[in-house]
Amino acid sequence: MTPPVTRTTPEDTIAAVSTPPGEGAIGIVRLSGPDALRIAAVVFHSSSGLDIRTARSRIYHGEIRADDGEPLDEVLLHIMRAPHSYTREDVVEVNAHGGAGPLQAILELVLRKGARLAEPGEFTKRAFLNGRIDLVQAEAVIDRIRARTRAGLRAANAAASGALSQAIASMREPLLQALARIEASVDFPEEDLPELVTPELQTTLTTIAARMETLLQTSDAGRLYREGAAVTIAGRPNVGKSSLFNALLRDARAIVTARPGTTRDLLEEIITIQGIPVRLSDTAGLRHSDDEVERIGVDIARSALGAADAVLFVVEATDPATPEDETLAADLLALEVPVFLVINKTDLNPAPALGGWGDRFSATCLVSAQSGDGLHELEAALAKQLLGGVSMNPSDVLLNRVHQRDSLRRAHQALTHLLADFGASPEFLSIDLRDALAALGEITGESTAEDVLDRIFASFCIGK
Ligand SMILES: Nc1nc2c(ncn2[C@@H]2O[C@H](COP(=O)(O)OP(=O)(O)OP(=O)(O)O)[C@@H](O)[C@H]2O)c(=O)[nH]1
Ligand SMILES: [Mg+2]
Repeated sequence: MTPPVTRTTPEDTIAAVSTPPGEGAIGIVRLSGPDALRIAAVVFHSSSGLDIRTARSRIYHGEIRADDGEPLDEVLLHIMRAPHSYTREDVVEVNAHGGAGPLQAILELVLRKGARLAEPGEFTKRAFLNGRIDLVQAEAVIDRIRARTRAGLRAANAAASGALSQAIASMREPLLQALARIEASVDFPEEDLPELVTPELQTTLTTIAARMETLLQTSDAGRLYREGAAVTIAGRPNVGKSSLFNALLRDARAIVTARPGTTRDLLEEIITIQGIPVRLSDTAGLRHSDDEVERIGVDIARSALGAADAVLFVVEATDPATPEDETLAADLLALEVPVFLVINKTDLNPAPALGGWGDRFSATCLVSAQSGDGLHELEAALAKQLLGGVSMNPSDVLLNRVHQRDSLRRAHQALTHLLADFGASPEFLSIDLRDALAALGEITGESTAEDVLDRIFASFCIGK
């Protein structure tokens, strides 16, 4: 069997301020570990005179006092006894007044009484080490905190609920069974074991490989809901780029005039398109100019284009495709990012000739930035493109992280390798099965290397 990574459960007690710095109505100092109650009992004086070392999981009112008896703050003390806590250890949360003064004083006091300052993400790491959550769920905690849109939050919540973990477990289980049977036959070759390498096993493994492939296709969507995408508006001067920018923003952010060359700087705003956070940029109209400011603007526009996940190439419905447009289109298409042809000002010409443009673009959208016509269709097409052409729901099971995708890809490769040579000897089959299992275990944390774990939790904030 795949040797499980043995990890020791922590024996010390950690503490940190768990609320953000700055002033707030309340602030929390959190303690977790076997000594949490003992340490809290030294510094906390309950208004009812109760000894909290033996107190039930509840909230108690009282005071935190310094060694010389000086009151530091009036607080509520929330006791959560193991295993009914975030970390599964004894947890005490001191709800004090929010502000650097009281929180820092209380933290320093509990550190002097024997707690150790928690590392970033260490509370969540303990929840993981104590088996309350797996690695997928631990990482979803940070995604929850950082979610920028409702869809991002929904995706994080789906992962936190264990949907992805279950999907992985349902792949692991049959592989483990197959490995157990194959290893039995290797260990006891003389025994009359039933035929192992059966068509049934082949079917099972083929199904699992297909499910892995489907899940791999979700990795772009997972990343997208979490990190968002960059979309840049480009085109010749005066075609209505800034008007489109404002219309998508639903705000008059960029200056719009009838004069070509209005926009010089790069303007950026974050918008939400069907739940996807999008950093939208408006750029200077692309043309050759003798004006120094405009020329700089054009250079900035070009570099923004290189970093975009999609480009909206705006042209006018009133104009046929000009040679300049044609050169520009060729330039943009050479960027190897999806380019949308956005034909603007359809209020002036509702049926523009499209013939000259060909079908080189990821999509063609007819819009009027002025009337708002066609904007919904543009947004829908853009969302679909960014999601990789698959229609995806943030509450679906999604791969959220690059390392999850890499591990799943390796598991898939191992299984594909096994299936390609299915008649091979049991020894060979078991090597591939072990590889696939180890790769799957990296996603949920069963077989994740210690340094990788450290790196993952180090990206959390202190106190989480
Ligand atoms: N009729 C009509 N006019 C539009 C539409 N969109 C933009 N315009 C007009 O076109 C002119 C140029 O609009 P802008 O949004 O400033 O164009 P731009 O592409 O940002 O121009 P530069 O910043 O100079 O490159 C303005 O007079 C707008 O009012 C539209 O959908 N219909
Ligand atoms: Mg403009």
